[in-house]
Amino acid sequence: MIDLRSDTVTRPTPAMRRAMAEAEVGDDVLGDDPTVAALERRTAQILGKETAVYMPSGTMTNQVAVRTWTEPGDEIIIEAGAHTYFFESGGPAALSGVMCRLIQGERGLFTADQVRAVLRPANEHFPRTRLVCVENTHNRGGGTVWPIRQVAEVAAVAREAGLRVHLDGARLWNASVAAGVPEKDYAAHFDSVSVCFSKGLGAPVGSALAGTREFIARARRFRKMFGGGMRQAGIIAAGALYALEHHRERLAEDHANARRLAEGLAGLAGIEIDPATVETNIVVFLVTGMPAPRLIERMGKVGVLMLARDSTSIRAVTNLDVTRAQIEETLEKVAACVRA
Ligand code: TLP
Repeated sequence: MIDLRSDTVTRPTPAMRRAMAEAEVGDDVLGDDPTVAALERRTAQILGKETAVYMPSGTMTNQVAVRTWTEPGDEIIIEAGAHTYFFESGGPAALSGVMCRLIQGERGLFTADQVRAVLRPANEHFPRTRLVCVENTHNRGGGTVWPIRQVAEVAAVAREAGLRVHLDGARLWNASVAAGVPEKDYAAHFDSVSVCFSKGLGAPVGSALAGTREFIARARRFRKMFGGGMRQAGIIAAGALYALEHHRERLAEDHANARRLAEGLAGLAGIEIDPATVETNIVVFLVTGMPAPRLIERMGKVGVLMLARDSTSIRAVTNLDVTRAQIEETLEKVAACVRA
């Protein structure tokens, strides 16, 4: 099987498993797990933040961030395709009781003017707007990378209005490698940053939320409330720590594989894609010759897995477990499937 459904599908490498097997552990809810503590310290250091907290998933780090920055009845400004809004089971409404003010982005990216346009005057008729959320890379946008200048402009408008700014950086590692911008340069514009170890980095479990000591202390309370306090979590944190040290730079390979996949797909009748839109490890293409789910089914029968986004488009995500040779094999197999 060539599994391109997501970069979440990777299995831990033998070296990562060794690091996990040998991890020193303790009860992390009691503050006793040295490996979790090391992961939190190292993550905060890479992001240039005071501290960080480890959680089971990116959904939890995002939802805890929203809960920590808001009170029920508040409003957050967020892009219409953002994972926190679109893919987290209604979390902002259910867990934080907030309203989402949507911005329609361009492949997930929006401008400072778009934020300005939705700011509200202080008036008791309105919800209190608290937070602006940014996603980099943007998943539904197709792995889009935010130019650092655009991030700075959006954050500046938010700050001027007294709002906090949260980054869903599930794939910040990819953005950083693609843009040649260190993670901490992006993170500097945000009050809170969520990063995932279980996507491109290839660790089996976990995400972290980073920010000031005061913010993270409050976030830890909500992590506990949401059921995310883990005990001997050093076992999985060791995999994340290993991934952080060994798998960031290699993301460039995934990006090159994604570009190659896009270029090959662009040459096939019945498929539409502009390879120039592929900036990182996510490839989104249109299927014109048949319904997208039918192509998914045909590919599945010959050992190539991707996900249909809707009836006309498909997403493929290159990852640690897919080699360049398998990308070439994928192209041959997809060509046969669209011809059939
Ligand atoms: N994304 C998953 C699916 O949920 C769509 C994927 O396969 O891409 N932020 C972003 C930008 C994400 O893409 C994801 C996962 C998350 C947060 C949530 O992370 P987890 O799955 O750890 O809750």
